Amino acid sequence: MRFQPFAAALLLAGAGLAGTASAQVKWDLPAAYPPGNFHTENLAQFAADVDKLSAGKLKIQVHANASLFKANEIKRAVQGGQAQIGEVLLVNFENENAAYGADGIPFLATSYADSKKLAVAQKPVLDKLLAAQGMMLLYTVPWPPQGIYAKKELNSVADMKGLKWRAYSPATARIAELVGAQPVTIQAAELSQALATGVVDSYMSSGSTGYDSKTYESLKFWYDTQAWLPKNGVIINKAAFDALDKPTQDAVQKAGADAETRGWKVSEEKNDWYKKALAEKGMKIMPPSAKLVADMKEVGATMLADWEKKAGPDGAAVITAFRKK
Ligand code: PCA
Repeated sequence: MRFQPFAAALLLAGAGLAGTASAQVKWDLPAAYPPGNFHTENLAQFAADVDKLSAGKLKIQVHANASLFKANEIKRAVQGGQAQIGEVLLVNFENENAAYGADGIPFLATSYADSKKLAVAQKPVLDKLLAAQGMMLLYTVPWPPQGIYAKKELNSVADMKGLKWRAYSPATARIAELVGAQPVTIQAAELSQALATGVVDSYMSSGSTGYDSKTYESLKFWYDTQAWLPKNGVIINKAAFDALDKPTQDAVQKAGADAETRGWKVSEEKNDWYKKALAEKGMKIMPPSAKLVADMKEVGATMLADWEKKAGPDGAAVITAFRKK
């Protein structure tokens, strides 16, 4: 065979390109909330930080607003490796294991400080559950406190009978049952449409989601019950993480820790901003009546008792750790 310098040079150039391509890793990050939501903005900053800290070795693409997977499908996508990393609403998985639902129990942890304690108490159990499924928990960030959106005035739980209630989790569907409302599970990305078409006329969530979904165009009242602060969790497929070199793994961990600190701060700071914004859009943002609070606390007590029964020793460990302040 004749030596062909030109072909050899091409081969070498090709090998060089291939080397560059394999050194750079790309991850998809499905998320369920719109680009302007504070959680999604935090993810974008996280991705930019990973890019910088890994010197461009790991590129993470955020897919907002349930565009890649629906909210309740993201966990399985990360487990199966269809996505390497994803943001989930932990309480969505309460039926899989009660521990995921600890931060969705009404009136268990109602302030940011208590919510942080609950997050710390939950973490070892969540780490164990996710590890058993080949995943890891990178960080969590809470939504602002949950209140009640309604089309009409509510002065007691009796007034909630027959409401067409949007649920986002097993626990929010259970609330509907307990107050005599009709639950319909709808992910945040489809909430605007459900409100506009009258499929639902009430739900519990943060000022953040009321603002994102333009709830003020359909409903008039929001009762600031501050009932619980559910958390988003960013989870990673462990095999994808293990395939990174050590400096890149460190970059992910560092950017994740920063995102957690930043996210908790922004959530708390924006809570008041959202309430003001909703009021400016014409909503009545009000404290709940004493009767409504007392009634909702009864609902919460029933749900805590039910939860403790199904959560077993893992759940008991979470509550004990949380109460040991
Ligand atoms: N917003 C999300 C979950 C909790 C919240 O505040 C939602 O309504 O879907």
